[in-house]
Amino acid sequence: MTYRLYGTPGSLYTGKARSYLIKQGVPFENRAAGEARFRAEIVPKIGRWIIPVLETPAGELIQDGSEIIAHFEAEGRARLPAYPATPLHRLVAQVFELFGGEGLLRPAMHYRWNFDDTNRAFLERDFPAALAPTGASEAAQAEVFAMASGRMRKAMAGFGVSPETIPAVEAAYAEFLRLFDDHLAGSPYLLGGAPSLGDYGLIAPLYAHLARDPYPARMMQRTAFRVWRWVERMNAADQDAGEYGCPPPELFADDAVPETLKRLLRFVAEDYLPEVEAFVAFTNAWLADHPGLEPGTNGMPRTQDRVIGQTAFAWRGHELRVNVMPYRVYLLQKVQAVVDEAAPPARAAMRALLDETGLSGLLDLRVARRVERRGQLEVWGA
Ligand SMILES: N[C@@H](CCC(=O)N[C@@H](CS)C(=O)NCC(=O)O)C(=O)O
Repeated sequence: MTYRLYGTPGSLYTGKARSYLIKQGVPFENRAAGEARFRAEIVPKIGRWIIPVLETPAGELIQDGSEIIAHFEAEGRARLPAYPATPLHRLVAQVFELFGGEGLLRPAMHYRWNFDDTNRAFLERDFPAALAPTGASEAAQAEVFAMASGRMRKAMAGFGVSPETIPAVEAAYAEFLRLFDDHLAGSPYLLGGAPSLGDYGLIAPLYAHLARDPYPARMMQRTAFRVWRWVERMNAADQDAGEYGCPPPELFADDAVPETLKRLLRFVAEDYLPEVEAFVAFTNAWLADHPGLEPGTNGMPRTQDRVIGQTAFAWRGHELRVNVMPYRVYLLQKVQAVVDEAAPPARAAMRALLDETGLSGLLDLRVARRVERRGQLEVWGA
């Protein structure tokens, strides 16, 4: 048996794992989450309906894109290591795993669900194709779409997309595209000639939603051609960097962080750090209200619950109300671990880069109890 990746073509987080497997040359099959076996055998073992799930040839299951990558990296199986070996690159990669996976959900949801004239006919086919049981009737497929799209439209509000915030969501995304496109003028990937963890974080929203749904895809092609090409490249097994003269498949020399990348980091500071501050503060208050939590539990009524509450923060002239998810703390801890575990000179260099780009809050914002992953779920540590 080969590896099997259970997910859907239109799933944000499946795109991260898929890109990684392609880039590493891991032989795998894309499998649909609508398969009877997924629901009957895999979901009960994972403890909730969630994609992606990787099934290894030995039958082991791994849910979560970050964990799937960590699995191959730990085995030393990566032909292009996702975790850079030098301190600044390692840190930048980890920051973009967090920001890519969790910080671009506003544009991803907005450009998927608020452009029905252009997107709906496609989504009506695309969702059931991967989510409905094989051979489902037209009526059953329509029901699957109605249910899934209804949930997702509702979820969009939990990320802070509302009629009032839409102009700011669009302006922020246009700025992000411009900055990333500028950066890609100098290199085919975020950190040079090879993909790393930061690229896998960013591909999550930038592929399935923003480069594959009809409305945002055209927009990306028209306004951010290099980002469009990077999306293609992130789904190609080879370096796919002919227009760059096929540079060596290596990261920037001397742990360099070019000015264009610093501008992207400053964008993260402006766009996403206020949300990190808000969810860390909320999480600490929530933990203070739940003093007796058993380590290894999520403190919620059901193991599958992922949202512990809602918080508000000021963002581009609006007050955004967003869901708070411990998973985001889990990825934030990974950023902090990179710095905490480094030798003092490397730590000082990382701190200096974060200070320079307005991101030092990422190191200082800590929660009172660690978020850990056990049995494929996010749970509270001791
Ligand atoms: N932390 C997970 C998040 C996975 C996730 O949220 N996946 C979405 C689909 S892209 C999902 O399964 N949502 C559950 C649902 O729709 O009920 C990961 O990175 O793999």
